[in-house]
Amino acid sequence: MSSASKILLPSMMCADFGCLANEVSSLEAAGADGFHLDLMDGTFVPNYGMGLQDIAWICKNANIPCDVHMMVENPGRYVDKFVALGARVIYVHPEADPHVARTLATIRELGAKAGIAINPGTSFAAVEPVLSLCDYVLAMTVNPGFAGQAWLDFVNPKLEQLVAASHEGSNSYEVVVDGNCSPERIAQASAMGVAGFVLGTAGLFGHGDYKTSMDALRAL
Ligand code: S6P
Ligand code: MG
Repeated sequence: MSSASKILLPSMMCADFGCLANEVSSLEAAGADGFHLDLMDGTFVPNYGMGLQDIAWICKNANIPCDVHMMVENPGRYVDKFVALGARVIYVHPEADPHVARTLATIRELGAKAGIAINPGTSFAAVEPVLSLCDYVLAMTVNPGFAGQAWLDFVNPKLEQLVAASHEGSNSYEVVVDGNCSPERIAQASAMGVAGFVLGTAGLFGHGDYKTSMDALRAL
């Protein structure tokens, strides 16, 4: 994987909501490939965010694609809302959905790209049967729910398994990592063949000029 092909996705729960329009335009000008929008229900994960109105506003005003990471119980009930807002990728957690194969098929039928987001403690074997239904796999390297956590090293072998299987047989998906994507971790995961990186506090927000940071990350 060449460094130029990295998919860099700012996580907008880390943005400054006091000047959201500026944040959106600055991140676009800095070369972001898309916006990562986190939805949390206070049940599947012990936190709330982002508001439906916030997600709708960003989807409406962004000039680059928006991906929605649904950290909610039974996400299949709501995927149509986010497709209607124009989301490019909808990620659902198999741990939260007893019928994840059906939900993934529904996302594709509605015209969006289907993704699964996998908790650190969920094994490759547990998701292998549904990988052929995915366009993207979001591997969590932290327990979902909060920014600013430490990368869990025990996930690394699973990243390698997911990359190895990404274009095997009927599989055709890209692997994206979410959680503590620091420059060091991006370099490490990129070398493994991970394609995409969700950028939060470890690699982008709070580190000065967005373009300088993103250029440096892309060049790793
Ligand atoms: C919460 C969410 C993530 C975070 C992102 C923060 O778990 O799914 O997308 O916003 O991981 O990144 P960082 O660099 O603060 O860990
Ligand atoms: Mg996320």
